[in-house]
Amino acid sequence: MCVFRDARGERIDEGIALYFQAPHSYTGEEVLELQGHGGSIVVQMLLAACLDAGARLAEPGEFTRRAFLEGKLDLAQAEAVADLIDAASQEAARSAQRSLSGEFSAAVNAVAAQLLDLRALMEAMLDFPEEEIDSLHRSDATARLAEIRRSLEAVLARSRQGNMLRAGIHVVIAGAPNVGKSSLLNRLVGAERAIVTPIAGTTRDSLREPVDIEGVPVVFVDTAGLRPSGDEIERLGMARTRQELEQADVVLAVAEVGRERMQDAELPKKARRLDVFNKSDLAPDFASTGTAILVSAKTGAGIDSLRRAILQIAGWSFTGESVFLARERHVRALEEAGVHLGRAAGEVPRPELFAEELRLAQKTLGTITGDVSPDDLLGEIFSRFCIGK
Ligand SMILES: Nc1nc2c(ncn2[C@@H]2O[C@H](COP(=O)(O)OP(=O)(O)OP(=O)(O)O)[C@@H](O)[C@H]2O)c(=O)[nH]1
Ligand SMILES: [Mg+2]
Repeated sequence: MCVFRDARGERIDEGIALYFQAPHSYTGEEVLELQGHGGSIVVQMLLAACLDAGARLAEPGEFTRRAFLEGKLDLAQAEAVADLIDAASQEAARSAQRSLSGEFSAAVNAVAAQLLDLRALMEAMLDFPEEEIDSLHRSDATARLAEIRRSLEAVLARSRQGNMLRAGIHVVIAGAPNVGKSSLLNRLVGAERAIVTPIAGTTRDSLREPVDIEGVPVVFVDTAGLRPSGDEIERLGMARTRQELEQADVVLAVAEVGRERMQDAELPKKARRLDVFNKSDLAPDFASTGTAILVSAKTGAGIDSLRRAILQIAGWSFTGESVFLARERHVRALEEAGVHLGRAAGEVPRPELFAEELRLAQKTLGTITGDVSPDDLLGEIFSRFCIGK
């Protein structure tokens, strides 16, 4: 217990001063932590007194950056700190925790270690290029490379899943006016969020609603119905629909049962399309063809299948295997390492080129954990943290 006073000796608050001796602190440095009663004014006064005494405010992510530079965390773990704080669902938080504990880094390092072994074998091969040893080594190298590629694929699959948990799935509900897009949004969200009327052209603005399907964050976007005519407001609404469609991971192409499906021309190429026939209650005898999902926003029939189909088409797998809350950057690095290994597979007869591809793959993996990390990458990563972390 102690009393906090300002430079003039005036009492600010009473609290605890905790001293962490290096390296037993979050950053690995000496740290003094002051704990007061809280409340924004008292904390402001205490902070002002510290600044008067010569301290300065930390930059966003500075504590974690220092922890990284002191070797307390590797880069993937440091990123997991921010991801844990920002986690949008419990599943995302659990995966971030897994990355923070070093499980993701360990999996990446295991692949890097296999690569290092194979590189050592290649060096030996280059040093003793006798015929006999050479052919032995060659088949061994091919087998080992195949094994490394399998390990890398496994890490990549778990990371892609995790990246989906972090970023969420962006699902845009599109279709002609009056097919029941807004009703479907309300049903999927479980609340009356969007206005529903029998008048075609009800929805003018896009409406976003975040939900969580089996622990995966999903954002549903209701949009203005697409049709050739319409007044100026409706045309502006349709322009927004098209913008939303450009950003969609999945598009629900909604039509009424028995009517024609949405035209391909109205949808962007890159989004995955899921056809939905709504108002199944009006045509009980209608059987859906192909992969289209039959639902009734009115009765709720088919909605559970629709939820599962959305996760499936977005690439979520239900294996139940633990996933890594990887970032886009990690997924890209793993993919790039995979490309180098693929090239290496084609260079087995040319040991120098083979070895070079292995080296590049290993270097790329190093950017994930920060073994190889350009300064600008560090700046970019830590600047996205909130202050005080
Ligand atoms: N019978 C039946 N009616 C439905 C169903 N879903 C929606 N409707 C009705 O269809 C009409 C249009 O529904 P909305 O949800 O506003 O349709 P929308 O596609 O959002 O229409 P816009 O916003 O105008 O593009 C309303 O009268 C709804 O009550 C359904 O599953 N069954
Ligand atoms: Mg609507």
